[in-house]
Amino acid sequence: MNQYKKDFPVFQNKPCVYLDSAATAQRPASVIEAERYFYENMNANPLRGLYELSMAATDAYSDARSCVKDFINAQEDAEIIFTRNTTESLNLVAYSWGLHFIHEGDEIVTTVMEHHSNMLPWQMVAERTGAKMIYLEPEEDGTFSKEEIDRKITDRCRLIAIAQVSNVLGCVNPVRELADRVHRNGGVIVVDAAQSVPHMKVDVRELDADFLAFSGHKLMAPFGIGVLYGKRELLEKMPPFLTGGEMIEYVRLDGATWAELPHKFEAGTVNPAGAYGLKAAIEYLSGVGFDQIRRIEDELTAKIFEEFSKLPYMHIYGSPDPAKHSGIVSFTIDGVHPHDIASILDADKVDIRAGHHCAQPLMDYLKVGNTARASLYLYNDEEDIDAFISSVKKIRKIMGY
Ligand code: 7TS
Repeated sequence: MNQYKKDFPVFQNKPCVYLDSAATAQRPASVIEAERYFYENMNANPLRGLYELSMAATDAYSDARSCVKDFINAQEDAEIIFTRNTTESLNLVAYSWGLHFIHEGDEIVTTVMEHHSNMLPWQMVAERTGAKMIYLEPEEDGTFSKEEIDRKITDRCRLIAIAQVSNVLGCVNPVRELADRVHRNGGVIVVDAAQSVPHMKVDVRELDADFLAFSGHKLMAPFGIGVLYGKRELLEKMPPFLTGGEMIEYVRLDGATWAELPHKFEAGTVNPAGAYGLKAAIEYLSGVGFDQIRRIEDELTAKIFEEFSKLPYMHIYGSPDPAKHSGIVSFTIDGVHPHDIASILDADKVDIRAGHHCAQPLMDYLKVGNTARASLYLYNDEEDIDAFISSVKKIRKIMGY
C-alpha cells in the first residue's frame, strides 16, 4: 500500500480504487480535522465581531490567505481573493475585468480544450462587448504549434484565457510564453489552474499571470472554497463583481465606496472554515512535496500506458508520453460506450469518470462524443492500477466481443 493512503479515512470506510481525482480529490484526516476544529473552537462570523471568538475566526481566515499567497508566490495577501471555486473565480474576472476593459473589435484568445468554466464566461464577454473569440487548436499530442500561435494571436488580442493543465488531455500549456505575448499588446492572461495547482508547483510571478484561478476541493481542501489571484494594479481598477455586506467602505442612500482589497471582491459572509481547511490541505501537500507527487503520478501513468498498449482496442487521447499527462488518462475502447466502461468498472469498485468532462468543444474537435478518464493523485498505488487494468480487460468480453 502507498504510504499516504492511510491518511485518507474514506479508503478505510469505503474501500475503493479512486481514479477520479481530477473531478475532486479525497481529503486527508488533517483537513477534515482542521475544518472540524474551526467549528468547535473558532466558529463566529469573521471580520465583524469584536469578541474573542470572532477575532479567532478572523485570524484563521487571514492566516489561510497568507498561506495561499506563499503557496503560489503572490506578492501580497491583498492579491488573494477567496471564492467558492474556479468557476466563480473565472466569472469574477469576466464580469469585472472583461466587461469593463474589453471593447468592440478586441480579440479574446482561448483554446478548444478549455473546460466550459473557462470558455462560457469569455463567450459572454464577447457577445456583450462585440469582441471576437479566437480558439487555438492543438496538435494531436495536445501541444500548440508555433504557426498556430503566430497566426491566431494578433495585436488585437486583449485577453488570453487558458488552462495550465487540460482536464482531458493532461497536457501542460505554455502559459509563460503566452503571457509574454499578450503583455506585448498591453493585454492580460487568465490562467485556469484548477488541474495544475494540485499537482505541480505554480508560481504566479514566474508565470507572469495576471489572474489565476483554482478550486480547493481538487487539492484536498473542503468543498466551497476557491481562489482567484490577481495582480494588485488590475484588481484596484476593477469594479466589484458582487455587492452587499463586508465589501464596502461607506454606504449612503445615494451610493457607496468600496472596501480595500481583497474585501472589495468578497461580498457577504465568507467561508472561514473552508479557508482554514485549505490551509491544512496546502500544509499536507507541502509535507509530501510536488516532486514526490509527480513521481507517483508519472510511474502509475506509465504503467497504465504500458498495459493499454498491449490491448489493440484501447485508445489514449493526448501525448504518447505518459510523463506529459499530469496523471490524467482519457481513453476509449472500440465498440464500448464510455458510460458502459464506467459502469462495469464501478461493479469492481473502480471509480473513473465518463462523459464529455465539461469540455464538449474538445470532444467535437477530437471527434469523440465522450471518453472515459482515469485521473490519479498521490494516494494511488500499484494495486489500484492492477485492479483498474484487470477490470478494463474484462470489459470487451462483458460487452459481447
Ligand atoms: N477548469 C478546469 C480545468 C477543470 O478541470 C474544472 C473542473 C474547472 C475549471 C471547474 O472547477 P469547479 O471547481 O469550479 O467546478 N473539472 C472537473 C472535471 O474534470 N471533472 O469534474 C470537474
